Amino acid sequence: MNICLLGLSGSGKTCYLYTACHVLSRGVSVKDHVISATSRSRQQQLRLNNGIEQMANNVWPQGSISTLTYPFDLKIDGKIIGQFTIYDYRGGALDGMADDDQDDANELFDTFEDSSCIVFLIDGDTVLEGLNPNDVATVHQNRISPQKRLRARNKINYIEALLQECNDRMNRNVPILLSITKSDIFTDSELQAGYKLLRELLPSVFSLYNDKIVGVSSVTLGENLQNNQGRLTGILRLNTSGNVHIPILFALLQEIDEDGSQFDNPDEARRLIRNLFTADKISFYRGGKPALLM
Ligand SMILES: Nc1nc2c(ncn2[C@@H]2O[C@H](COP(=O)(O)OP(=O)(O)OP(=O)(O)O)[C@@H](O)[C@H]2O)c(=O)[nH]1
Ligand SMILES: [Mg+2]
Repeated sequence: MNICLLGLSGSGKTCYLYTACHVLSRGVSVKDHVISATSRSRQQQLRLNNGIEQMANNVWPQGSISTLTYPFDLKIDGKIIGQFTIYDYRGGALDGMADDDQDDANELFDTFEDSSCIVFLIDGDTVLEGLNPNDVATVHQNRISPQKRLRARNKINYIEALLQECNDRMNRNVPILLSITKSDIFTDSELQAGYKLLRELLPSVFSLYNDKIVGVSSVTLGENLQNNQGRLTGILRLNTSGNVHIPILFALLQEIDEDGSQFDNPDEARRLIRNLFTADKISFYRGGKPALLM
């Protein structure tokens, strides 16, 4: 199965993948069991290792220029129970106006046709810039301007069009996870205002008529992270404290719910993953209203 992980250019896909894959390869403990995901390709494992080591050496990855495919085994207590594949591509394919971008976007949508959900990584910098001035903390006031706000809001609103196109290709409505990246740049109240902004700018996702589950979460790779001309400063956290495991596990849970026969022991996997979805990590909506995951 292919995990449909979407995100515009600079939203943090590549860094997210390096970190999440590292954390998941070590495994996440839940209810006396360990869920893990390990690379099924030796070459790609070297690439992922290299990526996270480079970040630990204070160098952010370069913007992606092509698509890389990462196949994984999903394991419970070290036993393989299923397989999945994640793609890392240049986000510019989704928000560029050139013909090449259209071709690349079409190819991506084809790849994700059979996916059972859409995980959208929404750039935290964009969400912060899109906030109402009243919702922005004093320390961030200097980075906000009406022009930037307009641009940021347009960028978030444009995600509706992408979700629509992706859904059309899939020929069905699928659950969606919206995950705000770079959550370390927000104060608590800014992040809450950010979630509210998503509900305002993505009306069809939160529509009364959308009967599919919508998950909302945020991820960060550490604390006080900054990019000074490619140099990483701040503290990188290679554990689950920044929620890096949540988006991939959300996608796996939807896949298990849609077609559990691809997995060994799907009930156990479902039970363990659901246990990790606590209210402080992810919230759910259905028909625009807060919902519980049954
Ligand atoms: N503060 C903070 N910044 C982050 C975090 N994750 C990523 N960034 C910043 O976001 C930049 C872009 O991240 P990438 O992973 O390269 O973005 P991408 O989505 O792969 O971009 P494309 O390859 O162009 O599609 C990084 O260089 C960092 O400056 C985070 O958790 N916190
Ligand atoms: Mg990238």
